[in-house]
Amino acid sequence: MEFSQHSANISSSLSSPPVPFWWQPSQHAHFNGFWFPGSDNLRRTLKVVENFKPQSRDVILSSFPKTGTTWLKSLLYSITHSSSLESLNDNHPHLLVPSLELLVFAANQPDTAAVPASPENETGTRIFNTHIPYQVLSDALNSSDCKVVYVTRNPKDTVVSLFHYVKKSKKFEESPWTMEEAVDQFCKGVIPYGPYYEHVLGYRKESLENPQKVFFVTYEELKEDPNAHVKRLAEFLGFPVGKKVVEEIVRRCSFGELSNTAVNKSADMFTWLGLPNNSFFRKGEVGDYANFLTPEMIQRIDAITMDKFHKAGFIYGI
Ligand code: PAP
Repeated sequence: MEFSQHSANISSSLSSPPVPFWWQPSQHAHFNGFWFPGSDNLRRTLKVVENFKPQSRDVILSSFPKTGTTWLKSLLYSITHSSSLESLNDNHPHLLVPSLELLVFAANQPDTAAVPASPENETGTRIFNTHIPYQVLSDALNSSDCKVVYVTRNPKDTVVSLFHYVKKSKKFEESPWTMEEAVDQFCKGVIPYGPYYEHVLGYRKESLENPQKVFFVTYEELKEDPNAHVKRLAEFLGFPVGKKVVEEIVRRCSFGELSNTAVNKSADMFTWLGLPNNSFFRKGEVGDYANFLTPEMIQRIDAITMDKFHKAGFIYGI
């Protein structure tokens, strides 16, 4: 899509009436079938789409929010920077692997800037993450031989995790969000980077058609057999590792280890996010939704999962 077309689309999407977003009366921007958390975010997203030129050694971690981003950041960093595993002791994973739309192409950067905040390893590999859907970012991702890793998580745990994450925000006290509202917005797809289902299916389709390019993994698979998946992931990225190293990476990136370092336990805030470091670590379990969702909520989400995933041949999420 040409820039002028993007500009026209963003202008028309920003001039639509504001849609209440989470707890805040800000404007929820709609673009190419997806919802972005505010017009600034959409502007930065379009900067990424227009200007990001991945290098062939780059790794792009893509995900829908709350599906395992922080975990995968740590794993990818460890696999590609195994000689500096101790970086995880002092650095939050979100700083080791910067977000394209939140950090690298931040609002104060000129339009053409692509600041590689990601530390390169000795072979020149950089890692970035993004929540931008494949349907919006495909041209940039396919403009080089960079690798894409996509992680997803079952929809019920995803919405529960999102709800708790939002609760950590100061704005939550001013105007609380109920689980009913969270589930309703999730089901309607009016959620940051939503709809969730289309987000997942976009990357999944590409991973099936182009498995050398896109590695697709679920949070649940990783939980069940982390060693096997980390080994596969390392091979996919071209950094094959032996059994001992795999075990060490899995241990170092486990929820127990990561959530216990001082930097990750800290209530300090990333200036670019306004949420405490520790808000990325809550329980890290599969199936926690059962403690928070009513049978009606479960039924509603499962019906959509059946319709969107199962009908498309992706038997997952229920
Ligand atoms: P983000 O998209 O905002 O970066 P993301 O990291 O995808 O968030 O999701 C956070 C979830 O991953 C939290 O899940 P929970 O609310 O159900 O607990 C968080 O606890 C979990 N998480 C973080 N690190 C790990 C890890 N090392 N292993 C497993 N789960 C993790």
